[in-house]
Amino acid sequence: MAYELAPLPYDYAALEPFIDEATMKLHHDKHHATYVTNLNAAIEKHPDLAKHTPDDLIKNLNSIPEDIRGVVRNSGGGHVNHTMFWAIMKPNGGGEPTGKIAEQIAKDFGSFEDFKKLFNETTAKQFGSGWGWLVFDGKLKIVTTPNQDNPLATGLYPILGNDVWEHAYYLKYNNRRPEYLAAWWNVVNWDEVNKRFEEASK
Ligand code: MN3
Repeated sequence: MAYELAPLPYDYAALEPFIDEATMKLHHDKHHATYVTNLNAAIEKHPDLAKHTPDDLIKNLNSIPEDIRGVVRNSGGGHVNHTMFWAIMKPNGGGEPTGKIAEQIAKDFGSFEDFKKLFNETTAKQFGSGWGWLVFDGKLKIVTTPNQDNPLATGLYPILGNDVWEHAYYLKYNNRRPEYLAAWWNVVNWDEVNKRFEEASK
């Protein structure tokens, strides 16, 4: 197998009450696992691609053979997105941002509250399945993508992202996506977000 599903870095119930155990189990063990399975099946048709990291596949979609490009985009994207997603959350996370990202948020959005409000509003409006992202392009910007598309495909390294596919919140929040978006900030791992900001600033 070219690519592997890493175990969740904390217990399935660790993000309660903000993200419930049943959602985490399904999300990691079924949804993320399926992206990895489907990506591996595609790569078997072009084994030379297995030397690339999942991030590199997504950065260079145009050079992926056409017969598997769609699968790499969707399932490879799903693998990259969820690998980031588990890492930027942690039990007892949240609170005010720390470090360099805190300074940059204040600079580009005025305050953490203003940033959160804009991120939640923008991401709530993503029609159907997709993601809301924070990227750095000389300044911080909030963008959304449909499906499992990742900003890496357009040359931007995502600093953080939230999954607004219904599988991410429907069991607990039903159709109330804004409620999920508001609660999610309680589990953000700002140390990891700072590492990603450093990478994005390079
Ligand atoms: Mn998901």
